[in-house]
Amino acid sequence: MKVKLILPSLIEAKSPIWRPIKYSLFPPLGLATLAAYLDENDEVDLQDQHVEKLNLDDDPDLVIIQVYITNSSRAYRIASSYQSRGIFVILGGLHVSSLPDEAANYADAIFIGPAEQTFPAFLKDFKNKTTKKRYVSTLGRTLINQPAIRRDLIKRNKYLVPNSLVISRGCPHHCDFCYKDAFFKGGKSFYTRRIDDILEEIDALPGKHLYFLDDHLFGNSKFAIELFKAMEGMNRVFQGAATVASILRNDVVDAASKAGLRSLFVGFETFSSENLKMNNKHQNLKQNYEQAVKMLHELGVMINGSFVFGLDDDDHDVFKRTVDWGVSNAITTSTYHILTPYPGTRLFENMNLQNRITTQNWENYDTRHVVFKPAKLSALELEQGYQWAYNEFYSWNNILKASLSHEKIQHQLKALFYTGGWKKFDKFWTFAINAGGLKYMLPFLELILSEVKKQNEVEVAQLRASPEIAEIQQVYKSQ
Ligand code: B12
Ligand code: SF4
Repeated sequence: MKVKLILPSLIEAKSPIWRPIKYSLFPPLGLATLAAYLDENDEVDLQDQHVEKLNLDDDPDLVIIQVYITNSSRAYRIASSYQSRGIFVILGGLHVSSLPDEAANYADAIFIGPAEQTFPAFLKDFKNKTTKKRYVSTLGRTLINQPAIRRDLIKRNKYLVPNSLVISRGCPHHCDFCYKDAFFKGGKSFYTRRIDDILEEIDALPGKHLYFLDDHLFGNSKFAIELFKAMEGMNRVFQGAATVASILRNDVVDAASKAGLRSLFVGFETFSSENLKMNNKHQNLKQNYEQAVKMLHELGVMINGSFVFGLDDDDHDVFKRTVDWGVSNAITTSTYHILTPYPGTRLFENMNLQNRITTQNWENYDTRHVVFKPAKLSALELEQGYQWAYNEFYSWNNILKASLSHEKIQHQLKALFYTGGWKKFDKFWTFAINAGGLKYMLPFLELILSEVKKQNEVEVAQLRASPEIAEIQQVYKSQ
């Protein structure tokens, strides 16, 4: 059988003002996970529109499309075009689980929730010509004894971070604005793989760098510590995401750093306890954010702070306060989001009841647009404040201020390279993507993420003398 798997690009990814590098980071892991259940004799073609031109003139027996909220209109158009030629189309992913009735208009079958159990069941039905319209994941969710992801289908050279992996599904918490409770409705909402299976996957990945895409890498502390202890000595450097509370308990992050953790995405989200309470983000209440930052810095772990703007207790000051805090605490990168009530979440339900949803154009549900009536700000103020925060945090002045406040010169240089490299060299990244040179950037990323105490004087001198540092200094001087 011929099977086509498609990840349509997010609408914004094809806009000339957006940054191609952001969409050349991670390969389509969800689709490669599904491909593992196909028969070894199947002819499989996996295409990711973020990094390649889609070929839609083919004639497969089955088309599998992953739908995110901001690629949904494009996904539906592709689905309809295949359906009009009599080809069987199935849709799944986060947006289909949020709005199954909408997605059902464009598919022969839809999938609600994670698909590790429902997709193999569908494949049997497909062979027997007894398919159902809906496959809903409820009981029996597990990641144990699942086939290995079909990484052979991933075009590694097209991604900056080809070694992304997930060792769990979901998260133990229940924040009102998160996709999680809607997606995992009706069954377990946090579960992990087996450690030996993860180690085997890591072993097979080339190079040093790994990126764990789990919602909360430290979500099960006992499991995480066991995994990190087993990873010690594997000579890896890795990045992941975790909560403030899980960092402050200190034992997990300690084990992670010994295993190679060098950068962590941390969900600070807001400094207001009112906001935290209103959004059921109790795990952040009364947590000492500065202490968490200090602990990570002491371990040599860079921080990507996540912050949300537009929560009901946010006023005009929130943008400046948040940027200033990030700079003075030497956060390496900040990801700012405009609060976005995704359909299916409790936040959406509440806002809908209060008549505060202002548009159902899903393309704007990208955390950059205001799609609801904020409480203490106008929509324009919120959008402008968000833009201002990005520009301000990533001004050379603040990048240098934050980077240079680290104690060790190696940490200063790493932070400077990481932040400056990520945000200030878009032309270079676009050139690297177009010239097929992303694969040559990975060793550089690995060097930036390498352990400071093992770095010798020669490496530091190399970093200092590199043309990128000279360019950064020149730009700074010219401002
Ligand atoms: C990697 C990633 C990205 C990459 C995506 C590129 C890529 N190649 O996938 C990039 C960097 C581009 C990105 C961008 C953004 N992202 Co993002 N991202 C992720 C992340 C961390 C991991 C995705 C992943 O690989 N998961 C692991 C795989 C195994 O799971 P999966 O893809 O869901 O696939 C499973 C099922 O969904 C199902 N499935 C999927 N498709 C199909 C199709 C069929 C037919 C079937 C049967 C089954 C099926 O099968 C798989 C196995 O169960 C998730 C967090 C998460 N935990 O998923 C956030 C996440 C998806 N992103 C999110 C957001 C908000 C964004 C941005 C808006 C952020 C921003 N401000 O720019 C943008 C836009 C995305 C959007 N929603 O429109 C939110 C989405 C919220 C929502 N309701 O849509 C998430 C959930 C993070 C979060 N916790 O809030 N993201
Ligand atoms: S901690 Fe993060 S992943 Fe977990 S429910 Fe809250 S927002 Fe979602």
